[in-house]
Order: sequence, then C-alpha cells, then structure tokens
Amino acid sequence: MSISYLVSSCDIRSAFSKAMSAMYKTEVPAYGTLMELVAKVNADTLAADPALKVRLDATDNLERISEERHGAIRLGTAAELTMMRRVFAVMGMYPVGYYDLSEAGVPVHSTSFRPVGDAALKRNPFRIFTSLLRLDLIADETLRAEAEAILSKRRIFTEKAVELTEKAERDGGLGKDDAERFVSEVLETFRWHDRANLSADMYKRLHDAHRLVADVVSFKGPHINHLTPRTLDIDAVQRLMPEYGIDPKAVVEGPPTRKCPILLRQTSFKALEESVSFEDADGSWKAGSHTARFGEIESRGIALTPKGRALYDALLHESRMLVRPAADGSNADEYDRALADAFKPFPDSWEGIRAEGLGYFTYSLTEKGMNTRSNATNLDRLIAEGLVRFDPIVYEDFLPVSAAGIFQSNLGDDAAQEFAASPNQKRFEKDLGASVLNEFDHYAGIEAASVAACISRLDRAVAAE
Ligand code: OOG
Ligand code: NI
Repeated sequence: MSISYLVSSCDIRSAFSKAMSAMYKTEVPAYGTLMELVAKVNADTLAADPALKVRLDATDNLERISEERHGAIRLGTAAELTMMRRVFAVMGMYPVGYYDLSEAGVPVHSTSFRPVGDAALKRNPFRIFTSLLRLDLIADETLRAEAEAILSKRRIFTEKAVELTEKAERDGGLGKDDAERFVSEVLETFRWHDRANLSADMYKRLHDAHRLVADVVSFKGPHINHLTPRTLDIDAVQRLMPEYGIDPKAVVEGPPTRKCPILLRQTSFKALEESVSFEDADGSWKAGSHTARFGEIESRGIALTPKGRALYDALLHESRMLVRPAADGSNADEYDRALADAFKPFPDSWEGIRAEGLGYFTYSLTEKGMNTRSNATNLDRLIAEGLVRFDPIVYEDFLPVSAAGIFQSNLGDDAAQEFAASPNQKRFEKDLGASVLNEFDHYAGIEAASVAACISRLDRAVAAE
C-alpha cells in the first residue's frame, strides 16, 4: 500500500475523541448539560475580555475551545495496559508521566496517553488518563486471587480492534476505511455495560475491599469514567453547576485563582448512581447500582520546572495542613482562602516566575530581533534589549494530589484508605511494555530548542550580512 493513502494519527485521534464525546453525552446526559454550561461560560468570558479573544484566536482554535481535552479509564491487568498502549499509539498518543496514587489512598498507578509535540497537540489535544489497578495493595489474598481470576477471563478489545492495531503497526498506519472501522471498534472498549460480569455477592466483597476494585473488576470493559472539556473560567463553572442541576465536587483541585495560571486546575460533578444488574449463580439477574461516571472541567497554566513544582507541592501541603477540604463542601470558602494565602510566596507575573526559574517558557524573536544582528548568547540581555520574548509553555500533564481528589470525590467520601506509599514505576513500565516519557525532560527540551533557535537565527543574520 502506498504511504500517501494512510490517514494521519492526528485525524484518527480527532475522530476518536469526537465519537467518544457523542457516546458519552448519550450515556450520561448530565455530561451534556455540563458541556452546555462550559460553552456558555467560555462564550461569556470571551465576550467580556476582547484581549483574551484576540490572544486565543492567535494561538488556539476558538471554534474548538470548549471541546474535550481528556478522559479517564481504569484497567485491570498488565496485558490490557500493553494492548491499550498499542491502540493509543495508532492515534498518536504516547505514555507521558508516572503517577502513584497509592499515597493518596487509591490502589492504582497511572500514566497519561497523549499527543507529544506542538503540532499534534494543536491539531487535537485529547488524552486519556489511564490507571492500572494494583491488586498487590489489597490485603485479602483470597479476594485478590478471585479478582485476578475474573479479570483474566475478560477480553476488553474486539477482535477487529486488535487486528487493525496489528495492521497499523505493520503498515505504519491505516487507510481511510480501516481508520473509520478502527475508531468504531476501539470505541466498544470504552462503552458502559449495565450488566456486571459477577454476582451481587462478589460485587459487595470487592466493593468492601475498595470501591475502585469493584469498579475495575465487575464489568466487561473499562468504561470511560469521565470526559473533560476546557473552560476559560473554572470558578464560574464551579459556581454555576448547581443552577444547572448538577452537583459539583466540594472544591476546585490544584492551585488557587491567579493572574498568571500555573499547572492545572480541575473540578467535576459528583459521580452518578446508576442501575446495574448482577448475575447470580442460577443465571438470574438481580438489580443493583454502581457509582463511577461523572463529568469534569479543566483549566491549564504554565508548566513548572522541578524547582517550581517543589514550591507548588510545599505550598499546597501547607494550605492543606491548615484546612483539609471536607467532602461535603462545608469548609470550601475557608479552604479557598487558606489556599490563596498559602500561595502568596509564588510569584504571580511571568517575569517573576522566569526570574526565579520556576516555569518553562518558549523563546522567540521579537519584530526588532528579526531585524537585528547579534552574536550575543546571554538570554537575559537579549530580552532586556527587546530582541527576544518569552511565552509560558502550557502544562499538558496531570497532578497526583488533584487526581486523587478527583478519584476520591467520585468514589464516595468513605473510600479513602491508608496504603503504604509504594510508587513502583519500574513495575508499571514492565506492565506497559515501554517506558513513560518524563514530562519535565520533555518541557525542558522544548524550552532549550526554542532558545537555540533564537540564538542561531540572530547569528545567521550576522552571517547573512
Ligand atoms: C482518574 C482521575 C484522574 C484527572 O483529571 O486528574 C483524572 C479516574 O478517576 O479514573 O482524570
Ligand atoms: Ni480527569
């Protein structure tokens, strides 16, 4: 087959995120309502801030501003994780970052499959936060073995999805018809199943061990558990959710509201209780319920360096020592104030963040820089002379404390459990069958490349003279 007939992985990813969005809106109507609210708040924000509109118009596709940025699934076995990696690779999504959630009382570790590189992110930024259940953290050995046995029997991918993935690997991509078929076959893996693959009794035992274990083990596949559009005003959406009949989680996760946003802020509506049925030994179906699916919103800021991240972690910890957000929202205002106070030492200007080496920036030549010859290599001087400008690099990854907060508020308030913190990235990568990209190295690389491009361009101007 000639290469020119292959559909780009970005196009497959776009088609997939669109199909997933359509499916989830019909599966979870409250999610459709959240999307409407987000679209309205984004439109109002742009109307009230023409400068923002101009800026976003230059850097983002305004038409797609309210579209989904991410979703999440939870897998049960190493084989599922490896296959998922291969499926996502067909869509140009690669594992970035390792997140240990055991420390926060959730028995999973995770990565994010996402497009890497500016062009791919711009084309379609959709990513999937993917967790692998850690049965090794469950104390009850008998239950652990039973859960493993149930998981070993299920097949979460259709035969055709596997076949097309293998074909894409062989041929370096898929043609148009195959790509369409691939999207609809892969979508099956993410679909909700209201019939559990075990008895009510077994469900209860798994649920008592940890609600997340029940969510992963009880079903035929890893249903998509939320999708997350981008909002331009997360505080407004959080405030307005109740007016739209949706129940927000207690607080917005991540940093406080700031002039210069850092990292990632996110909030969600609480997972809904849904009807499911369980199959008893005699083959009869018994009605029950399960809580897993919700909707989320996100708003992203600058990617922080290890130094910036350490400061972020320390300040967040400090604020939570003062006020721990209650799941019922009763101290939400108090928490917001403590958070804002705790973050005062974090500079709130791009110049300040840059001067202290807290964030990653891309550097480019100004108008003046493009028309100037220089062989200077001192970045601060080039900036001071107005030859070079700097812009924040957007954080495209996740935050373990925030993710744990999202998990927790959606698993129910009694779900937190003490696990010994036991990050095990080596084991995760073995199960994944590949290593994950280190997000800090990745941002540092983008920054370094932009600096090198500025300096060589200024220098080339000299040579050209
Ligand atoms: C994933 C929660 C993490 C986020 O945005 O941090 C997440 C889950 O509940 O499976 O999606
Ligand atoms: Ni999420």
